[in-house]
This record gives sequence, C-alpha cells and structure tokens, in this order.
Amino acid sequence: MSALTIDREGEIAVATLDNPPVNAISAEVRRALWEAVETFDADPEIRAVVLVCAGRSFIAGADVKEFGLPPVAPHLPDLVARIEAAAKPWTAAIHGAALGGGLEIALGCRFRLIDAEARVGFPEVGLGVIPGASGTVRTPRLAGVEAAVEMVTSGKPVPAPEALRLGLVDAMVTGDLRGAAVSYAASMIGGPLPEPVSARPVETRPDSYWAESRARLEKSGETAPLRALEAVRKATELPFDEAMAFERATFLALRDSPEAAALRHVFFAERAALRPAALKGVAPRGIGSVGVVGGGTMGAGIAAAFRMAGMPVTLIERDAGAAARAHAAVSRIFEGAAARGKLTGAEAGALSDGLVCTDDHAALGHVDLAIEAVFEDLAVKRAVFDDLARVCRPDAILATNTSYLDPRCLAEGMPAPERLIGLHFFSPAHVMKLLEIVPLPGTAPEVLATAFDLARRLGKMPVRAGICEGFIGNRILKRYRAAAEDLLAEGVPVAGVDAAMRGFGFRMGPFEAQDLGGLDIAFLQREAARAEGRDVPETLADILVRAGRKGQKTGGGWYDYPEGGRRPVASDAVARLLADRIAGGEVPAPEAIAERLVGAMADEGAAILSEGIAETAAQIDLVEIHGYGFPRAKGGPMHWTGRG
Ligand code: 3H9
Repeated sequence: MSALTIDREGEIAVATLDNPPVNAISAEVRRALWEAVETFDADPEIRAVVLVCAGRSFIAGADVKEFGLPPVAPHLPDLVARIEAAAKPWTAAIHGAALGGGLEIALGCRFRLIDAEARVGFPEVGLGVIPGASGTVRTPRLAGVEAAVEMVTSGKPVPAPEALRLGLVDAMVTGDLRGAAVSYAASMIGGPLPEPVSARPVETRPDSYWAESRARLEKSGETAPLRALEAVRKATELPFDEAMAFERATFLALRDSPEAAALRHVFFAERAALRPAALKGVAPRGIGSVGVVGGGTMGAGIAAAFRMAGMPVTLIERDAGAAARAHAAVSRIFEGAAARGKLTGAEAGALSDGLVCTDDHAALGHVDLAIEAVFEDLAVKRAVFDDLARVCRPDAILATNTSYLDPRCLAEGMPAPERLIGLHFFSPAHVMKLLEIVPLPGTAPEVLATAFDLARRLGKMPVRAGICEGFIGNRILKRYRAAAEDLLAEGVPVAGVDAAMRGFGFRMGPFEAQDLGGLDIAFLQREAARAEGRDVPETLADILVRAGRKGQKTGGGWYDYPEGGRRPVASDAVARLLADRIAGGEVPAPEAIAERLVGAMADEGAAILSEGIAETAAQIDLVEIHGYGFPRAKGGPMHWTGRG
C-alpha cells in the first residue's frame, strides 16, 4: 500500500501521507510525493493541493535509517524544488512536528498552516549534519537571517505561535486543521500567488555578525553547528542554486563523518532504551505518589525529580529537624531553577508545597512506590526495607537506590519479592539523565515495566543492569580510574591525563572529577571490602586519602586548590606522596592516552556484556553518555572502539 492516499474535495486534492510512526521521508515517500505532483499537475480538474499527515505528527524528517546508505533518487532537495515548481499550489497542514526534511517539504509548499500545538525545527545538528534540502537556504528568506541561524545551529524547534511570528507559516489553526487547510487552499484559487520562497530576496549581514556567531558556536566544540552557520552565510551571499549546492555538499560530507555515525547510533540507542523489546505488551502500573527515605543529597535529588514530574512526594528523615532540613534542601533546588528562569516563582512554590517531609514512616502508607536512599550500608538499608514492608501497602513497589551493595542481600527473605527492584539514580538526581534499573530475581515483569515507564515520565534514560558490584556504570568507572592511575605510575602527569580526556571531549578528566566529587567515598568502599577480608590492592588514591587529601573539600586531592579556590594546581605534595610508586617513562601523546583509557572502559564493557550484566553494547554507551559525561559525538566507548 502506498504511503500516500489521495482524496478530492472539489477542486482540491488532499494528499495524506501515512508512514508510521512519524512519517519519516523514505525513498518510497519521496517517490510517492513526486508522482503525486506530476499527477496533480496533469489533472485539469485539480486547482490546488493540501498535504496532510496521518498519525501523531507531520513529517519528522528524512528517514535516519537511510543515512548509512547511498542516496536514492528522487533526492529530497529535488523533491522540495518540484513541489515548489508545481503548477498547482501546495498547502502544507502541519500538526505535531515538522522537523528537518519535513519542514523543508513544507517550505517548498506555497502555503503553510500550522496547528496551534505543533512545532517546527531543524534538529539536524543533533545528528551531526545540517539541513540538506534547503533548510539553510530557504529559511533566511522567510524568517530572516537571525532566526534561521538560531534554528539551524541550535536544533531547537519553535512552537507554532513563534513560527507564525517569524513568517515561517501563514496561519495558525485551532481545531480542524485539514478542514481549515482545504478552505485556505480553496480561498487562494484564482488569486495571485505569493512568490516561491526560493525566489524571495534575502538580507546580507556584515563580516562582524558572522565572526561573532562563529565565536559563540565554537565554544561547543561541535562541527555541525559551525557548518550550518556557514551554509546560512552562503545563502545570504550566493545565488540560490549555488547556496543549495554548498548546503548539499556539506550535508553529504557530514552525513558520512564518524561524528554523524556516532550521533545516529546514540539516536537509535536512546529510542530503543525507552521501549525494551522484552517488555512489549507488559502494562506498567500507574504511579500516582512516591515516598523517599533519606533526605541527603541523593534522596533530595530523587524527591525533586519526582516533584518536577508532577508526582506528590513524601520524604522520610530520622527526626523532625532532619525532615525540615530535607524540605529546605529540596526547596532550594526549585528556587535555584526559578532563579535560572527555568520555573516561575509560583511553580517553584507549588513544587515545594507538594512535598511532605516527616519522620513518621506511617506517612508512606498510601504511596505507590517507595525508594530508599539512605547511607550505603547493608544493615541500615535492610532496616529501612523492613520498615517499608511493614508500613507500605502490600502492592506498593519498594525500590533501593544502592550503588554498590547487592540488592539480593538487601531483599533476602522479604515477603512479596515481586515488588522489589533497584532504581539507581545518579547524583544530582534531578539533573543526571541516567537511571540504572536493576531487577531482582523475583521482580515481576509489570514492576520492571513500571520502572521504565517512570523513567520516561521523569525524563530519564533507563538502562537495565544486571547485578554485580557497581552495576554497569560504576564498574566501568572503577576500571577507568584504575587505568588512569596506571598511566600516572608510568610517569604521565596528573594534568596530562586530565587534559587528554578533555581533549577527547569529556568536560573533566578523571582526576579533576574525583577532586570535585571527593576521593573518600570510593576509599571507604575499598576499606569496607578490605575489612571483609577481600583482596583490594592499595590504589594511589588511597595514599592521598590517608594523607588527608580528599579533594576540593579538603583544599587538595590530586591537585592543590590554593586559598580554597576551585582552580586545580599541580601538587608537589602529591608528587612526594606518590614518588616511590611512579616510574619515569616516555609520556604518550594525548590521543594515545585517551585511546588507552577509552579502551579500558570498552574492555570492562565487553566483560559486562559477556556476563549478561548489560543486554547490548549500545546500552553501555548510553550509561557512559548520560551518567559519566562521555562525549555524545563519539558515541560511547563501545561504539568508539568498534565494539558496538
Ligand atoms: C533530516 O531531515 C535531514 C534533511 O534536512 C536533509 C535530507 C537530505 N527517521 O522519538 P520517538 C522513529 S535529518 C527514522 O520515540 P516521539 C524512532 O526511531 C532528520 N526513524 O517518538 C522510533 O522508532 P521505534 C531530522 C525515526 O513521539 C519512532 O520513530 N529529524 C525518525 O517521542 C518514534 O520516535 C529528526 O531528527 C527519523 N527521522 O517523538 C527528528 N524520527 O518506534 C527525530 C523518529 O522503532 N525525531 N523515528 O523505536 C524526533 O525528534 C521524534 O521522533 C519526534 C517524535 C519528535 C518526531
């Protein structure tokens, strides 16, 4: 069945595109649209055309699945030009989203109507490319240079009212979009047509404008936004056809780049992560209210995350004073968001008001989900779990936020094991996207499905993790840190390792990151394991912590931080402390350092995969990107090393 159905409404042909799930433009869709233009042009009874889409959205863009394949005619820029040159004027009726190639098709139409709830945009830079079918060339002719630059370099979609204000669309519709588009198209029959967008004039801008825009974009370190800027500049300085040729060549070159391949890998991995195949058809439970036990940094962040997703939260602390402090800590998160303009003062107030902090466990009697986020100690956590089993409804889901403990030990002998699960948030929990979901042997499928559904509602990236020390993320972190210490032992300076990883694309290197978070947490874990009689070799970090160097909070860790500042300075004290563990040697190039450390991450990832702790290499990549700052444009350690 063709993706395009044709209906007639008097002299108007209504072409309905139906290519689920998001009407992406595949080769078949391009062919069908091309044939439709030819057919309508040849039909004397048709005087105008309306293009609408079935399903939840107008066209969401070119079919990203085809990006790895050779381009097949008719090519999208030619199709857009063919629609624009049609003898019968086309009207695009946009609902949901018109993105990338979808918006480009709309720009080829003579008229554009938009549903008031819809949005339009060019998200291509997020895939490491630029618009490739006239987005950079037609948009400045319609919406002006500044708006075009903002849209194609940021990738952010604009809502319907803004699209109308910018002149990207001709009218905004509330209600029956198809009917409105047919009436609109009919009303234009016989009248003078507006010039096609390609024939409209475009303003130029001085060199200084382009230099400033470039300087602003260079900070991100990404290639595609800079290339998108160049393409808009060409659109203002060259004739239409030459600007189109530049845009197309740039699009094709970027499409074949390793960066774009990595970003496509992440794009599909992220979408697959939200809907695990194993849970297809398993209905999640509705979660209307949440309890959190523990109001420290982690508990407060978790409570804030649930409040921001609109769920009422009850937080339990050990006494009334601690409960009041926890309430203040969570409220500060909302106030901070309001100060940064992310929330209004009233919204921040409402979020605080929906949080109850108390020392009375019985207050959790009504919640659908309770999460313990207390101190990382088996006995303490087990006592909390026992309390929860006592006070919560028998069907409430009970979750542990443990990062290192074995949740099976925590749950041992508890009644109703089907409702127990691990939900491992990352600090700060209201910011970090990663959520490791750790099913226990007895966890019911619908409890697991509920965890994935919750992740979606919280705007988190869920990854299912099997049980082992550190699950996926912290296990790889341990290996990464050990490999970084190996480099120090071979004579690479601390700052040399950090600079190499920043050069690779991390915001911070492994040592400065430890100084920020504190060296003592991992140290205490190693000490606890040693106390249990396990063989945990002395790390270089242990030597620093024993000397009182726990990171920025103690004025020094791997670096010195003079006068309580945050600027790291190479430390003579560290050099002295580690002197007899460090051999002199040839210092590898930064690229070789990064290759070695990312290789270590991937080696651990491969072990994790072979043990079934992670289901796919792509999920390991998501853990590193969303939990540990791995550069998205490199696709994650498994992808980058060719193992994913
Ligand atoms: C482009 O257009 C280049 C042109 O300028 C030039 C060309 C020459 N292709 O996100 P969802 C799939 S670049 C293929 O969960 P939502 C997705 O994988 C493109 N597949 O839905 C998933 O599949 P599955 C520029 C696509 O309702 C399913 O659709 N456009 C594409 O939360 C549902 O996706 C973009 O970058 C695609 N383009 O959000 C738009 N898009 O069910 C990217 C989606 O098998 N897309 N799929 O897992 C989006 O932003 C969101 O999908 C959208 C819907 C907002 C549309």
